[in-house]
Amino acid sequence: METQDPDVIEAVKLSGESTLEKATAKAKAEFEQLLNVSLNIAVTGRTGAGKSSFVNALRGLGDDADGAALTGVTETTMKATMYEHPAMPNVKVWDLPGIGSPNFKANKYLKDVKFSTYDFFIILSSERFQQNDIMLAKEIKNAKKKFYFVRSKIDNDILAEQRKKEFDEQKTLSKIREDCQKNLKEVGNPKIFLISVYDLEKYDFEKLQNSLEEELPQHKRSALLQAWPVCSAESLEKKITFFKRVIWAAALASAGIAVVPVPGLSAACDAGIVLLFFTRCYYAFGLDDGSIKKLSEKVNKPLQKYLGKSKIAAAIQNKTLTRLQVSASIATLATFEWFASLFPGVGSVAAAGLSFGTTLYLLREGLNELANTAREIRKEAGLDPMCSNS
Ligand SMILES: Nc1nc2c(ncn2[C@@H]2O[C@H](COP(=O)(O)OP(=O)(O)O)[C@@H](O)[C@H]2O)c(=O)[nH]1
Ligand SMILES: [Mg+2]
Repeated sequence: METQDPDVIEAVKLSGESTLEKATAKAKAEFEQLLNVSLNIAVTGRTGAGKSSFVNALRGLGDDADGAALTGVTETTMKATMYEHPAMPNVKVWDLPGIGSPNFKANKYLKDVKFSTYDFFIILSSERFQQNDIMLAKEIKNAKKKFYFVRSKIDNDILAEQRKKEFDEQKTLSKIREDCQKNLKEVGNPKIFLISVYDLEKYDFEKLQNSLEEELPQHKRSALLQAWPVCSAESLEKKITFFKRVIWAAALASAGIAVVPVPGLSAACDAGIVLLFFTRCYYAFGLDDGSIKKLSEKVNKPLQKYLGKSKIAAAIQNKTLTRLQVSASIATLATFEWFASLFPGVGSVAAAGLSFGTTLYLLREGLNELANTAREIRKEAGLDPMCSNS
């Protein structure tokens, strides 16, 4: 198909394909993968190590939030419990049974929890790693899976050390890391990530994300990047860049110029792609109720009101669009037309008649608005002292 539209020509170029047909097909495949590629994260360790708390942290939830894993309770089941990411049903975090029993058998445990389900394992310990942790790591390696050692509850260690006269945070952290490394010699020289679920901005939570990203297969990385909680200004910017990079795919996949007819895809459904894109951004940037509530509590400052400055964020927050979490196909044309009218200059349009340029404009503007809202909330929360003076 010939096209003169410079925006379309540009999107085709960005796709790396030679024709609009190929570019559109690639966009649909890319967008499909972006939304649906599965990621299964297993969290294991002894009872009381902080598994359930870590599961909640990964899902951006406080321990008392609706649907959060119960913490501070003794595990009674030998079964893994699955928790879906609030915005991404394709990302699942699994709270595995404790590995504390004296006659622990790593290979039986892995079989019982169906080890092949998981992309990787997080082995948590709130003290030195012990023989069970080591046996488990070895078995995971035998099963050709990856594991990451996380030393949890670092805030407790820091608090205890702070009482001492000669307190030096960096030294304390190095000492904990070395202690753990000594215990883990048998497993090679694994990296150890020091973490407190109460302060993901501090310590090694972001390093863990970076390591996982480096080692995951390419197609799984986007799921991790979207799902991982925002834990620094850089991690937010990384997400923003990621979504900016896939705008071409979202635009081509959703625009009414589809040249490859896909059965069952109507104009309304295409509009759903745009809405779904925004819903994904909203959660990935930590603008959802759960994340904002958690952040407000952490910095002891109400932050909800800043969401209202973004019409799009407010619209998503008002539950108008939450149904879209699950599937783009339930978006109605009416929802989209109303949504498009939030953008200055777009006004009331029929989704089916939306030009490619307007779709791109919607995606870019909407993404910028959500990104700026997220940046502003971080600033108001006082999380990035270096930038807050600018
Ligand atoms: N201070 C602190 N306490 C934590 C942290 N992670 C977990 N806990 C607490 O440790 C206890 C056991 O945590 P839980 O997640 O239930 O452990 P599980 O048995 O491994 O699932 C709970 O009281 C948690 O609140 C942390 O990073 N810092
Ligand atoms: Mg638990």
